[in-house]
Amino acid sequence: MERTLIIVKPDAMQRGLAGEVIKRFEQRGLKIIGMKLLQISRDLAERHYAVHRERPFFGGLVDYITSAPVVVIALEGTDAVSAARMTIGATKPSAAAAGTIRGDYGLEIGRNLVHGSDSAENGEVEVANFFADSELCSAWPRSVDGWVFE
Ligand code: D4T
Repeated sequence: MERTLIIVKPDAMQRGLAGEVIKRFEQRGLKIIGMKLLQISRDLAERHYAVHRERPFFGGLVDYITSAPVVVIALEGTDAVSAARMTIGATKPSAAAAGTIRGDYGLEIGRNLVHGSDSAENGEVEVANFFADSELCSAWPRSVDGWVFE
């Protein structure tokens, strides 16, 4: 089972799309093992996007992700990282496939609604950056598990 960190970004929150975003991961079968509302600090945002520190869009990206409360979600499931990214769609929403979250709700790269971890390794690291172990319900027996996981 992989883990992935999802962030319902400030634009999705401002537009009242948190429920719609969460619904899409739930209906895919991914299992919610952690979820909370928080306003990301600049320190945490800079750590989360450290790989982009030297890029020209870094300042705007940190301003954007810290601008309003976000919902962060830890998901678990078979191929959770790639499955979630397929549900989210391409980084640039205007080029994202219809049926994905970005393809259905977005146009601009700096307003792309949702974050999903980009590798299994980063999924573990990012979940640990946003959740204490005590905030995760990693082993809860979901009654539909046998109909989602083989
Ligand atoms: P995140 O990490 O937010 O899920 O987005 P992606 O995984 O799809 O895309 P990414 O890591 O390449 O980019 C992170 C974040 O930076 C914004 N961005 C990116 C931007 O504002 N301008 C740009 O030119 C790029 C490449 C969008 C997502």
